[in-house]
Amino acid sequence: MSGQGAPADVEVDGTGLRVALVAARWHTQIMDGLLAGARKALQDTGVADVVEIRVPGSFELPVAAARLAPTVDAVVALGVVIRGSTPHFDYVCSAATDGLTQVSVQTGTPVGFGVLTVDNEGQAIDRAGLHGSREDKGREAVFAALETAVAL
Ligand code: DLZ
Repeated sequence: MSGQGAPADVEVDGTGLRVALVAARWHTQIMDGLLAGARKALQDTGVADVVEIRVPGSFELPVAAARLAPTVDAVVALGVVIRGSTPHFDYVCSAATDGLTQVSVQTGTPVGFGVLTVDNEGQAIDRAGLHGSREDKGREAVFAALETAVAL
């Protein structure tokens, strides 16, 4: 993992695990970066059984996660929400964060939170593993979900 205060990476063996990758479609280029990081992390950890679902926006991530959570060992949710001049930002962020939290707690299936909530596109690019950026939140979300799934 990267960033101040983040824990050190741990080795995770995902062999035999089934994982749902749920990804929104808003902000295509940045989503491609998050998805590439997540898919690579799944490959690196030996996860071969992956169900990948696309939804329109981050608002729809919780319902997709809720539907899939009972059928998998872990869910990884990816999205990008960029602050605009409307209150939509706050509503979409709250819906995604609250909804995904509820899914994980109510189903007992770990949900890796890979939703970027940022002020501008530059911040999103910095966190999405694009253009050699230091952070790779797609990868981090996979490791968080798998580490939790293996620990439980
Ligand atoms: C409406 C909306 C807005 C303004 N911004 C974003 C965004 O930055 N990122 C994102 O993933 N989705 C956004 N959406 C779409 C909502 O998530 C949702 O898809 C729509 O409100 C339809 O339910």
